[in-house]
Amino acid sequence: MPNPLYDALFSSGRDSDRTFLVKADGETLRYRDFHALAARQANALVDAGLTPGDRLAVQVEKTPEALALYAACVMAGVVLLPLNTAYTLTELDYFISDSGARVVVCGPDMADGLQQRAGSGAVVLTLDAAGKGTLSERAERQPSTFSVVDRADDDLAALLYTSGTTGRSKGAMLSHANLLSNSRTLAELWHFDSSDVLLHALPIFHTHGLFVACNVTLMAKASMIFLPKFDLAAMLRLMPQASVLMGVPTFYTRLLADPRFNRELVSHMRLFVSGSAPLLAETHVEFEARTGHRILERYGMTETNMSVSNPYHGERRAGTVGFPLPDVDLLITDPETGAVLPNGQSGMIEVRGPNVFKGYWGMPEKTKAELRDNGFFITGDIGRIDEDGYVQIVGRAKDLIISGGLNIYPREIEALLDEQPAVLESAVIGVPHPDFGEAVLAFIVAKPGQEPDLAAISRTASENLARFKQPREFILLDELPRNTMGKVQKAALRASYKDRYSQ
Ligand code: MCA
Ligand code: AMP
Repeated sequence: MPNPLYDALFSSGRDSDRTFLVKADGETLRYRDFHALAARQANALVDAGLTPGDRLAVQVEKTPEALALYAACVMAGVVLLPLNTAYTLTELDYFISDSGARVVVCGPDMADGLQQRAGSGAVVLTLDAAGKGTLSERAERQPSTFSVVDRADDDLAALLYTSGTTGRSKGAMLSHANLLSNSRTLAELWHFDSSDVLLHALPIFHTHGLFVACNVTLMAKASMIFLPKFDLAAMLRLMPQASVLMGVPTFYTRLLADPRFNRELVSHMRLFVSGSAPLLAETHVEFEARTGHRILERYGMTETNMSVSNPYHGERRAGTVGFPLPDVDLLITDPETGAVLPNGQSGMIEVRGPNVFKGYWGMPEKTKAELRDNGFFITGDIGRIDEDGYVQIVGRAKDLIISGGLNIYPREIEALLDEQPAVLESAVIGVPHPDFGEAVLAFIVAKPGQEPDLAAISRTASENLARFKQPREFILLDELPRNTMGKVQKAALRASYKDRYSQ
């Protein structure tokens, strides 16, 4: 009976004594232990009332138990909805009610609040940073085998929310086939095999850490050193036991800032992959000079998984994201007319392939606006293809800030600021930041004759917005710069404040 993701990623682990996960303290989990853990959880999810196609919202710290929930959902045909641990109750409430998730697994600190708020009447289970909680208690009472549910290629495996330029977050529907095609393609392209050990320090609530890193490892039956988060000291200590690292650019700048990160420490490493945000060409160059390795930069999105990658063999070109994957079509089009542009010209990046999502959950209009009838997805990123076929990301048509690999949509913050007392209007921008790549700045214009309380506004922001979205500063301006059409000139603000955090 078919279940595409289970069959390709998890089934062979059932009886395997190979090591799958190594924790920071050296404790190991074999493939068979992981499979049994996931099977117990799958039984517990069914016991909690979930049926195939239902959504499970998960906001938990990174642990083997948290990762097993992914496998458990695949086994039970349940759609996984992983959520950033930084999200506030207000943010969570939206995701849970929009997705109609009937069960939520969260950290113990969120449980009471969610129980009171979850208007949908969702069942709330807990899982803490030690892998304990009511989910684990229920799972421990369950059998370690599970009758895996049949799924078709197009059935959903995950719903990942991405913020939008116009306010409400959209749930990107990812099918079994979407995830599987990317796992196969990347494992092959990046030459993964069972001897690989991936140093895993990314969060597992986004595509990069959950699907790219874990699926490629599972596909190759390789293993992972599984760190709860990026921790420089642990990374330096464990690097000699690893063969591959995947990270956002902040990982690489933080490693380079430490003199202990040198050629000898990484002599046995096979591959360093970067993505989720632009890697500065100077970081690429400095990395090679320090270690002898050229970072392999790739490009993707929640909606598309990975679409473009620098080559494994061949030149990994700094400042580019490489070539479209073998099963991906990529076009550069005129953002106004959609006409295909010749190589060398900058325009909208559009991609099509088995990796591209099925649309936005419950938003047919938004899906239609971004996913063309011919299958091409309009990414909102501006790029060009150089004379050798390398794709370069040159900008963004969408108003988006990427800080430490996390996406922040200014519109969401501006909407909150505009509602505050004495605020006439606001503008939120990203400015260069040495650690996070970009940092968030908010500009506020007062209503005539009134004086906004910036401290109170900052408090409101921290109560409603995840920490990483909160502006670092709130700056009062007499007026926002505007063009002759009256449109706010964010580029002018960015230019004026570009050195705010330069070292
Ligand atoms: C933490 N903080 C942040 C960020 N992370 N602020 C802005 N941007 C961030 N990314 C806050 C913390 O809450 C803390 O606040 C302060 O900044 C300093 O925290 P620090 O300890 O330095 O941060 P950290 O815990 O070390 O985290 C930084 C990080 C992490 C390692 C860069 O954010 C991270 O792992 N990022 C990866 C995100 C990711 O996986 N993106 C992939 C998306 P306070 O000072 O108040 O305590 S998937 C994707 O984009 C597509 C598909 C793709 O192509 O991959
Ligand atoms: P998300 O919607 O969180 O999946 O973020 C996807 C966005 O991250 C893309 O649309 C790009 O703007 C950006 N991104 C991902 N990888 C890269 C990269 N290698 N270089 C530049 N931007 C990137």
